[in-house]
Amino acid sequence: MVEIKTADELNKKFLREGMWPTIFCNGCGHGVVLEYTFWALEELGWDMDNVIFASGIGCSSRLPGYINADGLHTTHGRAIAFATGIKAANPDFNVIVFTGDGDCSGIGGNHFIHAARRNIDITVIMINNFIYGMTGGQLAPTAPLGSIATTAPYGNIEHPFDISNLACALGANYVARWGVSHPYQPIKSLKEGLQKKGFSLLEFLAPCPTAYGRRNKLGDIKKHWAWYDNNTILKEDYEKIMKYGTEEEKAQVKDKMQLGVFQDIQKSGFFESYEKLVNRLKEKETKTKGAKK
Ligand SMILES: Cc1ncc(C[n+]2csc(CCOP(=O)(O)OP(=O)(O)O)c2C)c(N)n1
Ligand code: SF4
Repeated sequence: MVEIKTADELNKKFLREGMWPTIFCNGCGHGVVLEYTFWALEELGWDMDNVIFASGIGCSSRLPGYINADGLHTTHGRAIAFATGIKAANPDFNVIVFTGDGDCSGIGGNHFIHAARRNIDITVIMINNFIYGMTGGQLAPTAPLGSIATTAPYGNIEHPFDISNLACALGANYVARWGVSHPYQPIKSLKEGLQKKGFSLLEFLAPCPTAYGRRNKLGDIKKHWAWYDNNTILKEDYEKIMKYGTEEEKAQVKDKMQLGVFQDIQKSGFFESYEKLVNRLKEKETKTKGAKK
């Protein structure tokens, strides 16, 4: 049941007003991801007393601090490890991680890999701005080839991670990638990911005009935001063009970043399997005790 109609009403309900103003620069995409998350939570009608946020360090990792709900602002790269602990101790809680591409795929890469592999029942919202924003623009593992960073002044020579692809390969139950300029599909997808049992990844491609846009000469904020629209394509459209398009059409979309839902499966998760194992051992113990009497 949706009670809220306007963004103002939404913000009044979900934002922790005492934390304002935010640290975000003009044109930063992080606030949009936060608002999409609020709409998804509102539409789901979840009791916010049963929702806990966790984050690491970075501009994106500041988001839980602005939410009127319990949250843990932890150490760089470790949010998923903390979130796993929260979920293990409170299985009925919905645990949501906000993380950056540096936090999640750089220093926290191994936590990410193993949480996805174990299909830990949490939702990870990773905001990918291709850079370490908070510390002034060092190269992130997601930075496109050739892009400029303080630590790559002559252009990135490393191949970037495709984090959504990696999560699919690891067997995460729900994986999607979206941008920040069209709300309908991302909000719908956030609702799906949040409700999904097992590991969900929602990757958002979001502009960082200060550390990435300026350095990579993407123009003013308006042009930077338009760059994302011009360089992304819906997965379904990409597939159609690759199957039926002309060579020219294929060449036009070949290097675009795909958006959409990449995986939606029902693999059993770690906590479910662990509970089954404990019950199996308990039964065995009861039987053994019964046999001894
Ligand atoms: C152990 C440790 N190493 C390095 C840092 C410095 N540090 C703080 S934020 C950050 C990068 C964050 O980048 P990202 O996760 O992409 O988030 P963004 O700021 O771009 O949203 C780094 C390297 C730190 N705080 N702790
Ligand atoms: S540095 Fe980049 S990521 Fe950080 S608040 Fe500014 S625009 Fe956003």
